[in-house]
Amino acid sequence: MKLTRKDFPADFLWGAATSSYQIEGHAQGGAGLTEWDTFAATPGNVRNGDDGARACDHYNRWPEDLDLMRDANFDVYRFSTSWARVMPEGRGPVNAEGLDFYDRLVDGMLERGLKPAATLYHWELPVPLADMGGWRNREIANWFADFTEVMMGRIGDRVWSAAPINEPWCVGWLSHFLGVHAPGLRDIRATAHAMHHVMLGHGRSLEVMRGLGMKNLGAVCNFEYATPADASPEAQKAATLYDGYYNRFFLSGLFNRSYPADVMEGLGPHMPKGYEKDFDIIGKPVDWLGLNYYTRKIIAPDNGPWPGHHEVEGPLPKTSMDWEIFPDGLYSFLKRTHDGYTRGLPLYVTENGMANPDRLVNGAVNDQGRIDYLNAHIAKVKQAVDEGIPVKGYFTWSLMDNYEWSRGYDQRFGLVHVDFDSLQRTPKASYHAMKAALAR
Ligand code: IFM
Repeated sequence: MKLTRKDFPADFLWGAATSSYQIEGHAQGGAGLTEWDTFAATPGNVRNGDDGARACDHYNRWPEDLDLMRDANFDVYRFSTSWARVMPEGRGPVNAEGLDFYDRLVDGMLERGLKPAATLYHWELPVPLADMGGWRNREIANWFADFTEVMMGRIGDRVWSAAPINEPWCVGWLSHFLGVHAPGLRDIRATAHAMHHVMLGHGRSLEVMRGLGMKNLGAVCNFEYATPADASPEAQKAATLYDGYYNRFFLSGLFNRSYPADVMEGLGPHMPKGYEKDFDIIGKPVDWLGLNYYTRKIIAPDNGPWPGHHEVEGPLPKTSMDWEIFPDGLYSFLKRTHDGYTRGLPLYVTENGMANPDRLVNGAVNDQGRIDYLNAHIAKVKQAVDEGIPVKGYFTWSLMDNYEWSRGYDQRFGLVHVDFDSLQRTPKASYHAMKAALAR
């Protein structure tokens, strides 16, 4: 790696991230069905119809995976807890085996000197809740608060940090407007409701965790840079609106207690009645903000219904997800977020990384492309730190190859290669490079 631990302040934290459904093996341990199980079982939604039933079998192999974290000299492990594993019906009865699993996992991190950074929800919506409308139903904020109480009642005394929901844009827009993620809807009213209820759920969960006396609570949003397709005012307006519903909607809800006017031009008529009264809950102070960043999009206007634009292919080198590699976007979001919204609050890059066409050859994976990607993005983090922006840590997505949602097991994001037949883990060149860079 071009930069090492020594190039950053002594208290800067390094980590890697995963999520429960993507690695655990959800068919085990008494977990309930999630909406991803039924979404994947429906032809055309997920490549090969892949699901998370076995995934990386982290449910059994977690000691080996935590050893990999420790041996790479990471400080923090960002993991998530599955709602459906702990409360298979989403409400009511608790699966003791599920709670025990996360209890052991957190103790396993502490025994290895890793700080546990928990995310409560990374998309394992229990199907009984999906049947009741999922994120379209306002009641979900209270159901999620109850899950928070159960989950954090058990591990909240030992986690280093906690955030309620990973990437609200994915829960709201990607899943209800674009239909790419479960439940696969393409409906503006469903979107407006889900976008708001996910924010309300965040706020209610935060209230519960504060009530439990927990500290170091944050929010984790994903950000995508929007570049206009040409110099016309129409293209500029289109890119600004894309930025609005992708990035500003959530920042503004959390830190300004309102939603952006340009986004409300489209979503406003479809919002839940009286949504404005919820901002006191949504805007409860957080201790930090996590930014997940991967790419940018080129946006061109069209004459279709609101938002009246579409993506066009960009000229930059791409990852195997076909995502352009645009490190400047990461710096730009750190600066914009700090200057315009968080104003001094600690920031973390809670996800950054790339899918690469990795191949295991003679027991090794030479993923130089990933090393280059990480180098370029970590340099942008350093630029922000050097300018006094309070970025306090950086997490690679992901520790290991895993279930990449509608792309199934086809896309490899890990520092560690996983053979999805034998489940053998093999650290890639990027893992060895990070380990060397993070030596203490
Ligand atoms: O795999 C996902 C993760 O679940 C959320 N953030 C983006 C990653 C890569 O697509």
